[in-house]
Amino acid sequence: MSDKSSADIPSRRKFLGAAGLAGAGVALGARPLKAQDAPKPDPLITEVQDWNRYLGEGVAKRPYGMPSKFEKHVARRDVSWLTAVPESSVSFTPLHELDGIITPSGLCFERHHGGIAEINPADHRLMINGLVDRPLVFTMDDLRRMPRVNKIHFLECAANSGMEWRGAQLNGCQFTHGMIHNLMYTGVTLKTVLDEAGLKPNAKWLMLEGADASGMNRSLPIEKALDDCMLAFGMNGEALRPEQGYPLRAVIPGWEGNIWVKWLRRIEVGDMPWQTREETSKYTDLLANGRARWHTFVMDAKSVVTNPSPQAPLRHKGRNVLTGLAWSGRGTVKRVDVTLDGGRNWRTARIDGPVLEKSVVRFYVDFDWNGQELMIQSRAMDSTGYVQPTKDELRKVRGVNSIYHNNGIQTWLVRSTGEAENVEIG
Ligand SMILES: Nc1nc2c(c(=O)[nH]1)N[C@H]1C(S)=C(S)[C@@H](COP(=O)(O)O)O[C@H]1N2
Ligand SMILES: [Mo]
Repeated sequence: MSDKSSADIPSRRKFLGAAGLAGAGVALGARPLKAQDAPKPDPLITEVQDWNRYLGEGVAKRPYGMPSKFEKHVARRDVSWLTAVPESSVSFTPLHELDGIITPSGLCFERHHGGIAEINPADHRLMINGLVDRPLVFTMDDLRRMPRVNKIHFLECAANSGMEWRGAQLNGCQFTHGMIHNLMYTGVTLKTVLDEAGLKPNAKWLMLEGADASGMNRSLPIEKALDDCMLAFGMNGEALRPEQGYPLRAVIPGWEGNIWVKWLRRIEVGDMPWQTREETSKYTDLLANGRARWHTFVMDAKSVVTNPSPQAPLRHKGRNVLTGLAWSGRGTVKRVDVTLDGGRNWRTARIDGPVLEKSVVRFYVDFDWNGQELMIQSRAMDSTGYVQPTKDELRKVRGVNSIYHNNGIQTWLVRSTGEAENVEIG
């Protein structure tokens, strides 16, 4: 802005004061304002504000742009009692502060078993060995010179909503559903890399291994590896963040987050699953009868209303926007239904924005709130016809001993004050 236009402002202000308000009266009701019901002048309109008076900071003062200082509350959070140490823990995406389908890079939930590995890409290697014709080692530069692809996918930790198996516990969708992010990945297909090494006929399973202090590893069946998996070095148009596995991570669309090995350094090709610690002692679903479900890779259809929710109460009567996210590891989301009265009436939500395979969709219900109590739920249906179950339907099949794969319908009670609570309908 030039100095001259700043100097012009007082006269423009006078003009608004004299003519602008009178004009507003006409527009509102076409009746003259009486003295007693004339609106109080709003200083935010009638006074020149500092940001309007003074020049702002110049270009390139912020070499890497950050959110406005008024957005400080938009942050990842953890739950202190959940884990013993922060190096093997989880932080949650603030879903109630976000919109659209892409999770901002700095707000992605993190799940580390041995802290964040800080790896110079020049020092990173990816080895492929085992049942291959040519064991290979790739540098990051090698990978960047192979044919590149871009895909948008969600990653959900199998433990998302895992604290809710025995009943409503955590007050906020950030904590009940925030172990998910949805990013645009750039990289190469896993198939490209495997083809280069040449799979032996008896190649059936891969073992993916991370370079972090936990050396986390998981088994991946070859059919999935050749289907739609990626080795990603980019997210949301730039390099992966260290938290997300910089410089290289596995992208295993629709499958539980644990298999998306970060800081990926080795792929061993074998003829059977490895039974790594991750997949035997953890990421296994203990059933009521003492048996366990093993290799439950796919994340079933699920949804959550992000607003209103306990961290995002209703503040206004009348016009309101309800919004949320839905996803399915088996394909696309076909439909999301929402109830405001605990399931008596359902309406189909409006999905807005891209509907992609194994990606979240954004849904909306525009509604009027007259201050009555609400019991809000959302229910997703995916392209296979699968309908998101209630929590009780899930418990009937799976008991309550598990931590993993809780995709039951979430209920928020909104009180007449607008405050919202995590509840279950009995
Ligand atoms: N090397 C390595 N890969 C890993 C992990 C890890 O601790 N080390 N955590 C796994 C788990 S349990 C999940 S849910 C996802 C989390 O990915 P994020 O941190 O990008 O959210 O990464 C997976 N990949
Ligand atoms: Mo996880």
